[in-house]
Amino acid sequence: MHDSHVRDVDPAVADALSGEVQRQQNTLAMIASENHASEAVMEAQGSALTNKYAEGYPGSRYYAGCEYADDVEELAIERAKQLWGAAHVNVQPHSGSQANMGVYLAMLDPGDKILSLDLTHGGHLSHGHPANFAGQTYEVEQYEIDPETGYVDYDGLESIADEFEPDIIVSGYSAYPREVEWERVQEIADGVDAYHLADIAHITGLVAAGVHDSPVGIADFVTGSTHKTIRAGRGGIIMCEEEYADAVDKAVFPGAQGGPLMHNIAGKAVGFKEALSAEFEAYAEQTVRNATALAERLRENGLTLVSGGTDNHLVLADLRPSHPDTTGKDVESALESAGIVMNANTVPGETRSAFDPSGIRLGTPAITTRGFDEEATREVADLVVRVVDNYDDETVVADVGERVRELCAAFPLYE
Ligand code: DSN
Repeated sequence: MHDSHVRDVDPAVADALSGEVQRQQNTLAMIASENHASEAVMEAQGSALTNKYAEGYPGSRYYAGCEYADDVEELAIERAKQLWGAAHVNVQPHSGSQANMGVYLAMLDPGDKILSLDLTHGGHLSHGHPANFAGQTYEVEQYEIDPETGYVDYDGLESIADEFEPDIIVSGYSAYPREVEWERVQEIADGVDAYHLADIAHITGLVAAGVHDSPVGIADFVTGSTHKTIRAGRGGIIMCEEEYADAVDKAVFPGAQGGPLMHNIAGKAVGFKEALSAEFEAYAEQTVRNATALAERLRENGLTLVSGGTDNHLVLADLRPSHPDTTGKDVESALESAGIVMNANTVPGETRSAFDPSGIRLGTPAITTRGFDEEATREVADLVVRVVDNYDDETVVADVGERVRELCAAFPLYE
């Protein structure tokens, strides 16, 4: 990892960049949406394509000099089609939120109705939170997680859909540890003549590798981000049938965005190529096995998990039953001091604030990238619980931190 050109020009930023590499090397990234991209992906993202404007789409640009921009975008699209089996792919959204915006803009008018999962139950801002453009532009109703089971309340979703008559139903979530029943949501959407948008931002890599059921071919639209479980260049993606291709492309450009971030699209192309390999399939399988091991060990150690476990890359623990006086932020902050970086998270039926909620969310994509297996992940679970039990005991936190540093050294990044 060289930052010599930056150092020549700007030592302050160079310090921050090398500090970040060291931070990633010496801590365990367990924020479920984070991962470590390969050096090839980062090199593509840091390439001369950052200089190029390429409004339009391959073969039909508004500016000259786009032959190499066309090459990388065509490669990204072709590889995405192979990975997810979609008929049409747009790789230009700058992020997962922009991908959702593209679909809304393509299919909805302001004031139309979105039915989506409540943010505190595991949804996402761009699914219609009042503080987000989606909540401000469209009329939003929300469904919830069944408090008894921790699974999506599909019956509740169906009755809200019958009453609300949405124009689009959004499935796919940010803090949901279970397989999503895409067909069930599609049937509900069909029953009320609504579109169905499946947002697979968190599970793009798991779906690509076939370790989570795919909504492609079921939902009308599938959106995702390209840097979480898929480990490609940072950004978003939209997939749909040909009949919606034109509307989606026009909504992304010129509707929502100007020039595409061609350097990021190059990073997407490289990451997608990596994801087409057998190694990536093994990685995705291991990510899920590690999350399962993490869930089992956290539960054995007394934590209560929303839905009781996980089918995917993340676990969501509700601290209230086992640690009623401990908040998610208490744990987030103590674990950060010990070198385990995860996030406090709301849980279904949240009784605290979104800023200091009752839960913690942990994911295995990044630690799996650095080589953790189930045994190493079980040890991480033990370390997490030691800190949860003793978040205000500096000696315990320091002791755990020492072991975390040893584990980081045993599973190095960016050698
Ligand atoms: N910030 C992402 C997450 O952590 O789930 C979603 O955008």
